[in-house]
Amino acid sequence: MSNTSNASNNPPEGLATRAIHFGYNPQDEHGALTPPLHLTSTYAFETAEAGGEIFAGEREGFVYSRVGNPTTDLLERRIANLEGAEAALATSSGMGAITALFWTYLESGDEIITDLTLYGCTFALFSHGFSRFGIKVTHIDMTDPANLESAINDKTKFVYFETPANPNMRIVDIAAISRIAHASGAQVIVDNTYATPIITRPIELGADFVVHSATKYLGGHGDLLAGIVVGRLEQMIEVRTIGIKDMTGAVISPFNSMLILRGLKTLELRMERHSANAMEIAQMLAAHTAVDWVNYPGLESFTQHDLATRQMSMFGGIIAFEVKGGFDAGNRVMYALNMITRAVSLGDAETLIQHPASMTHITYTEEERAAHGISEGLVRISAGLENVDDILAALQRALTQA
Ligand code: 7XF
Repeated sequence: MSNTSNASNNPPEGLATRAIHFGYNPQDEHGALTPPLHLTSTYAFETAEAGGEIFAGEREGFVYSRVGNPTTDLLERRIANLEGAEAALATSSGMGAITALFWTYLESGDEIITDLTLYGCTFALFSHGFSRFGIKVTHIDMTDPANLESAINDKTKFVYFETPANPNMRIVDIAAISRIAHASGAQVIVDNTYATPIITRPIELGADFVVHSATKYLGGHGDLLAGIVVGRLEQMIEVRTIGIKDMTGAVISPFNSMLILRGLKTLELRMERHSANAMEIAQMLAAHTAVDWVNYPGLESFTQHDLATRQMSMFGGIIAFEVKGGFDAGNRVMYALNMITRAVSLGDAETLIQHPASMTHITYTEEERAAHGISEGLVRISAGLENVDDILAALQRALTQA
């Protein structure tokens, strides 16, 4: 397939242009504007010998859709391009991306160092899953990279974090952490779900791998589950042939690949609107007398605002806040809401609100949440794409009523 993006002598194209055009030339597909959806599980070999050569990796071609599919292949090349990486691998869910990557490389005796705060199921995988296989996971406060310097040792295989972190919005300095990890021979994995490559490109800052829940902004419409792993070509081949083909089978449907390719066309536009709406919501909440605190990287009052400004081109669509009176008061606000939808997940057109302690982060015990920076009253908003005045009005009404 031809790459329409890198014609020589042209200046490098912007992210929106690449998200719309990279890797696809309509002339290769009868002039079809939209890339075709290849709904096929298997592929015909011209001869038995040719099939054997493709299987052996001696000839280009598709074998079976657990290992590769042309629609998914375009999605993978486009995401790799947006992330500034050599290659990408699409998976059936964000958890599928994370597990496929880890099961490719982990052996018993390995150690992982991770930040205090993680999405609930990643935390469960680390604390309840890996411990059964002799893999040690240590949580440190990565907002201070010096803590990694003290914790890292020669058994540390991976350093793993989210930035911004789900659900409390902690920011981790990707370049500083990557320098320390590499000096010790460890590899860095960044969950870039919240920021997307439009806002932060961890590979360009030194990370070795990026993982995504593509269920969120990349898909963008709340109609699918999917994940992505991004990294060096050689390692993506390993994750495909070991982590996906043999260890997890966490394969994406080509239909979902097509929906994500459609979502990517508006990714930059959506991230601009999500960020602009979130900024206004955060400012309104920060000024409201019923609100105890607000964490949004774009607020000057946010403790890591300087780092966020350096590492993020926009501040994203997610806000964490707490109503005075803690969970009970927050619950009353959520109950009183119109239009804003009470639901987990994030990155959709609809503004979503949820309570991590009883929903996305119920995998932590109450004591663990306290130790990991997740307060019981924290409420998370994923700012949607509606007109911001309507979102603000809905929130203000609920805050007053409650
Ligand atoms: O397997 P999924 O596609 O749901 O992705 C897992 C995942 C990985 N990393 C981050 C930062 C995530 O936020 C997620 C999924 N989080 C949703 C949420 O926080 O609302 C899941 C709903 S329980």
